[in-house]
Amino acid sequence: MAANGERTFIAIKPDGVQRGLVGEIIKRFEVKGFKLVGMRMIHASVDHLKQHYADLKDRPFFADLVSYMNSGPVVAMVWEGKNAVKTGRVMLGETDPAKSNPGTIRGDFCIDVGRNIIHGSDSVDSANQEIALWFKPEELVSYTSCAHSWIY
Ligand code: IDP
Ligand code: MG
Repeated sequence: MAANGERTFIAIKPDGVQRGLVGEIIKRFEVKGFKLVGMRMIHASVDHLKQHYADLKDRPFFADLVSYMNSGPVVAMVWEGKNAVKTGRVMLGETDPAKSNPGTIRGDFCIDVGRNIIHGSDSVDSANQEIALWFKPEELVSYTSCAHSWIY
């Protein structure tokens, strides 16, 4: 895949949806220059969320995390662009909003690590796994953005 075609999985968590932050979060990725190639709203099942967070299954907060993520709909998205995974994480801020700089999504819009409003893949490998878990291949679109040559 071309360097500009790196993809990351971003999900607005149930608190982000309930607090009316969907537009604000999408806007940040759009104005940055990333390309939206997949999006759907879903109230994910406990099983699905356990799979999504399988790496954390032994952590003490795992049950609370799954129940938080299952408490309402999430907006699942795939964003594409150069270094989308790493830059996406920078845009999110730290896991703990208290350690997140102003200007980041978690730094600007939330307070508690257990209500940190957004998920973003932490590596290209996990992005590929997460995208495959949340989207069927035919749900992802391929198109050329008219802004491409103004961004790259
Ligand atoms: P990340 O979302 O920044 O990648 P992870 O360590 O992968 O952080 O943890 C996944 C999610 O689990 C976090 O976004 C947060 O919602 C929750 N979480 C992480 N650490 C804690 C904790 O210490 N207490 C409660 N929830 C936590
Ligand atoms: Mg993580």
